[in-house]
Amino acid sequence: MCIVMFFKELTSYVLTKSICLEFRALRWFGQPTAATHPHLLKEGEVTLGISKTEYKSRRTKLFELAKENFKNVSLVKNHILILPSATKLYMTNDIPYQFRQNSDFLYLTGFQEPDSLLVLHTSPDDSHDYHSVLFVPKKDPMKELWDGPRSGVEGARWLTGIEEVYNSEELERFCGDFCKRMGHFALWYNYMKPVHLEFDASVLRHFLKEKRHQFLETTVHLCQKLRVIKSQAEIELMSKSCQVASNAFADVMKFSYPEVKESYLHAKMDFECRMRDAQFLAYPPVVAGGNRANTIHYISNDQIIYGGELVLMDAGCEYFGYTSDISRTWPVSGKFNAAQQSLYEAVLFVQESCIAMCTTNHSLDEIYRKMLELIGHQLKKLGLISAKMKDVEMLKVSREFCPHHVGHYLGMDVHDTSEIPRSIKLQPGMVITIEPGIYIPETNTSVRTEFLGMGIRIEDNVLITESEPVVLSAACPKTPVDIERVMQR
Ligand SMILES: [Mn+2]
Repeated sequence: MCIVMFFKELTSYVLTKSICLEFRALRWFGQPTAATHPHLLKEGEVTLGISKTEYKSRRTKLFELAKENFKNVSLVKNHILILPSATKLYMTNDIPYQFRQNSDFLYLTGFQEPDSLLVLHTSPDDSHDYHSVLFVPKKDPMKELWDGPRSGVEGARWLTGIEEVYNSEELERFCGDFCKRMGHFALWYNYMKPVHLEFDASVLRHFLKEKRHQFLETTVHLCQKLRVIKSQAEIELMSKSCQVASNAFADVMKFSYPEVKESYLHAKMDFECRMRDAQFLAYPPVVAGGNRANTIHYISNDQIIYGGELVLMDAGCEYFGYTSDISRTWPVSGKFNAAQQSLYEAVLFVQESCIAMCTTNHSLDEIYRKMLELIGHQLKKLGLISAKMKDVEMLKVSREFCPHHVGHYLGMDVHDTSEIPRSIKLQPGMVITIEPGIYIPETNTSVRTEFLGMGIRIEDNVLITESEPVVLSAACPKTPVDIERVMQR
């Protein structure tokens, strides 16, 4: 190597090194990266466990799906898909809520800053190909002084692997240019329920009025169709999220004692999930002692749970974008009484029978119908309803004892992909909840008094495979024996 080349190489090495160091020193990004958070992310990952390649393949699939779903192929060849990020929300003047990225936007980019936007459009040179364009908040030292670093155009390009990145302010110009350049096109945008109100009002409404778009479609179904089937990387994150919440549940059980406050169990759950690297609880947890378990969405969590009472906790965490959603019911004193145990075992029998049905032969709606039937038989067995009751009447009564569905799809959102009907057969890669319950409020005058004021729900998170269902929340104590064992101190 000649001496000039050697010095060139050396300078370039030193430069690269110093840029890397600068990245670290300046905390250059608006989210964790392999460079700034090596304890969290590996090289090549945009978010934990998910690579640039996977994000790119999601965008490609979405674009292909849009074309496949488009009926007027003969009239229009060009497509543009617009997917905004979430914006920051404030609880009061200057005080933000914890920011949570829009799930569709996150699914397609991995980019975690607010006020961003993804565009996918047909390539001007090749109508079979497509371009990704990302808009991100521009670097702004004054704003960053208060809110922390932004990735900016350069940072976002490096982070996501999307080549074409602009400041969000350039969205309007881009839309104008696009109209001039592309002729007629189909526009895909969630215009019914805009994700980002400001982009919607300032730019996208005008774009919608633009005469050149001939067809307006929504992106919601397309994204959900992809999101409902989890990739291998997503299955690993879902497992981890369920594991974290399951182990945290066991710790909350161990921690319970007569006269514990519901708020303490709530705090303990939050603490144990965060101690296992979850970012936050996936939803306000239900921590309901005694009769309060009969309020399905009880979240006040401000009462005392007395010895001899059951507590129903419905809680889960969000682990790097993926949620868990588990329910357990246990005696706060650590020991079931006879009535509690018999009702608990009835729900457990129903729940395990429903889990066994989590195969590609059934839909969630079919499992729900089976659940009502099974609950009815258990109610008869317990003497809660007449053994002679006819089936039609029994199913109606079952719906009174369990007013909710057997489960829902689970993923980046807790009630994930809610546009996907529960009537379709389960498919490998889906994750669902199975959560039957029996609720007997104090006001119920038709049953024996020892059951009054009990509400029991048992909920697990289940991965659908080609063969047997996999219970991702299996580490969470469930049988009376297991529960009583973990609670022995
Ligand atoms: Mn649930």
